[in-house]
Amino acid sequence: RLSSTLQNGLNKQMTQEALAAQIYLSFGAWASGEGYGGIANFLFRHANEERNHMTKFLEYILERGGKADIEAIPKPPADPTSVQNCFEQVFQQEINNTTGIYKLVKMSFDEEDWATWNFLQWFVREQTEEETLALNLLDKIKVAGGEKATGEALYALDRDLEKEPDEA
Ligand code: OFO
Repeated sequence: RLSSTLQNGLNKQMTQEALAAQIYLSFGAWASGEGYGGIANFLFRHANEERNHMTKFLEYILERGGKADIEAIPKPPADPTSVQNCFEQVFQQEINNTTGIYKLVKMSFDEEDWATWNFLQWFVREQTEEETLALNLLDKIKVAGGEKATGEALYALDRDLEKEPDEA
């Protein structure tokens, strides 16, 4: 059975994933409003991924006989100020998420709860992928001129992101 500390931690992370989904949703709406349909599409698809992560936590807590607490989701931050700023915030958000996951990994290790430790390994891999993806996008934006990226360069990025393959 889950310890109350782990149950608490897993519940917190479940809300974090819901917050991540809200952030992607909110940034997607911003990108769409700015005319970046491809970027918006990418962010919306990612919002769904985060929601799936939330569900994974929910299912795991229930599977282990724990109590799932569905809490209020904090409000996402203000709209990004540019495409570069958008992906900087996305990257920072993923880093914060990784920190949360690593804390849980350590907790489960210390408690010798190997089922939870094993469950979390999927997220450890996922976070590495997501951070790499966000960093690669930031690199592309920088190559395109960063804050001074031309309309043409942003148009190309927007078109690329429309086709970015989906993950789990
Ligand atoms: Fe972006 O990741 Fe969930 O965990």
